[in-house]
Amino acid sequence: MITLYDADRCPYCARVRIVLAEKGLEYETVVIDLDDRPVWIYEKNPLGRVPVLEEDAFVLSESAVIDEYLEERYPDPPLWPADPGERAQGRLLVFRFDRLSRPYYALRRGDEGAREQLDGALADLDALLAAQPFLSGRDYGLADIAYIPWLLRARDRMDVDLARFAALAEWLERLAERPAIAAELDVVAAL
Ligand SMILES: N[C@@H](CCC(=O)N[C@@H](CS)C(=O)NCC(=O)O)C(=O)O
Repeated sequence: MITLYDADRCPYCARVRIVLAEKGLEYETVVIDLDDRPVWIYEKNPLGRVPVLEEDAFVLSESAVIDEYLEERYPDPPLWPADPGERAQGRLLVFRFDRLSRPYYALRRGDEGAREQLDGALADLDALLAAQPFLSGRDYGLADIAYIPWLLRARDRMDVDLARFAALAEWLERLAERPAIAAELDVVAAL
């Protein structure tokens, strides 16, 4: 049995929720109150952070690592492209995610100076998506899932105008048709 220690507002948890949904896996959710975290969460993750995934006695933290684990453990449907080069490009984007997350969290803390940096990161994603349909290339997968939770929250919760980035906005619309992403849109709408 899979258990996800989860918080609706957490975009890192959203990465895992989306992968679980894409793979059609059943799981139990334990909601963690991020403003009043139980001390026992540190036994599952010494950093005290969510998401944490538990499968029987196996406990794992770090959203990108959890997603890789789920991809290997439950390969169907695949969420990395078959092409090794495209897989590597996708992993590079996940590895360099802080280019988006650093200005995103700075802006959320009220640092208006971060807006320009965030726009720069969004422009790079937009350029990539103008050249190919998904972040790692021809196929939807873990790179898209690694980014979309922040883009939905930036657009719907932080009034970042994504319409300025046509290819990125179109990619968001396309992804929103997937039930796994539509479910996350509902989570964001209820925050
Ligand atoms: N690198 C971690 C980040 C997880 C993370 O920062 N989660 C936040 C909630 S969105 C958290 O638990 N924050 C509590 C804390 O940092 O103490 C991952 O990818 O899973």
